[in-house]
Amino acid sequence: MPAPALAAGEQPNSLAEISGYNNFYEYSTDKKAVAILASNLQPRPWQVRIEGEVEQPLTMDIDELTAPKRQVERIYRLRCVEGWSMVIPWQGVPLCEVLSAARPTSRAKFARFVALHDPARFYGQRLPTLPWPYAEALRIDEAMHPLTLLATGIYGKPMPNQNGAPVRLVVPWKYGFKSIKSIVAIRLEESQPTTTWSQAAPSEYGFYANVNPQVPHPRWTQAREVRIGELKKRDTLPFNGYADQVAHLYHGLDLVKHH
Ligand SMILES: Nc1nc2c(c(=O)[nH]1)N[C@H]1C(S)=C(S)[C@@H](COP(=O)(O)O)O[C@H]1N2
Ligand SMILES: [Mo]
Repeated sequence: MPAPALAAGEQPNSLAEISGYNNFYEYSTDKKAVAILASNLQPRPWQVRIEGEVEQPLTMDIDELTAPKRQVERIYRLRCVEGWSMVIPWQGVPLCEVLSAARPTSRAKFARFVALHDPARFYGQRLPTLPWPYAEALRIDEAMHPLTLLATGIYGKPMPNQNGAPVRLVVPWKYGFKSIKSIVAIRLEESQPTTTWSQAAPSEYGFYANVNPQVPHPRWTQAREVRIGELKKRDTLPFNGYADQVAHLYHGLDLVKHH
């Protein structure tokens, strides 16, 4: 399948850049140390449970998710809330396909994602840096949106450990912290779930976390960003440049209040 032009005209970052500068607090808060520390992740065997408000709970093996016939390629911009960005060529399975297979009930209003909790492998979980396990959530329409990807690889190779092996979420119109790594469970729920970053610092990290250059972080502006590999800052785009595809999801919602 040809890659849709979703980061049109933009040069993807190199694999060395993408796998050498990572936020993965289960290992370290030092972005350049994560790659080495994550060498012990052991991404196989691995399973992901789809549970909660579904007619058909599923346990998906990673080998089912990475079956070549299911893979799509998506080149997306990734914008971290800290003010840097990259362009990353992912492959994976659209999340809507996986959720549809489990047949969400009419009470499924949110999807909650939970990362592995294993301090024997994730050294950083021995420290209370964040409430563990790392958890994130989306509204069900965001989770079912065709741009939302369960990513299992980069540049045609299996997901590097430091990028969230073996399977992580990618939601390209939201700040990077929503794109949770090393997922073991997806639970559909009726009410809005708590999420790691909104629990850790509610005034700084909202539930929605849509990329929005007009809503500054309490400690810095979000108007501009540094593309890794470049020197000059560039303007940050509303919804990270995906407004045409996703702005309709938020019609009538106050995006300052619901940041
Ligand atoms: N489990 C988990 N997922 C995570 C994080 C993390 O610390 N733990 N960091 C997030 C943040 S802040 C960003 S910017 C992206 C970084 O993804 P990358 O390292 O693949 O660029 O992962 C997100 N997913
Ligand atoms: Mo981030």
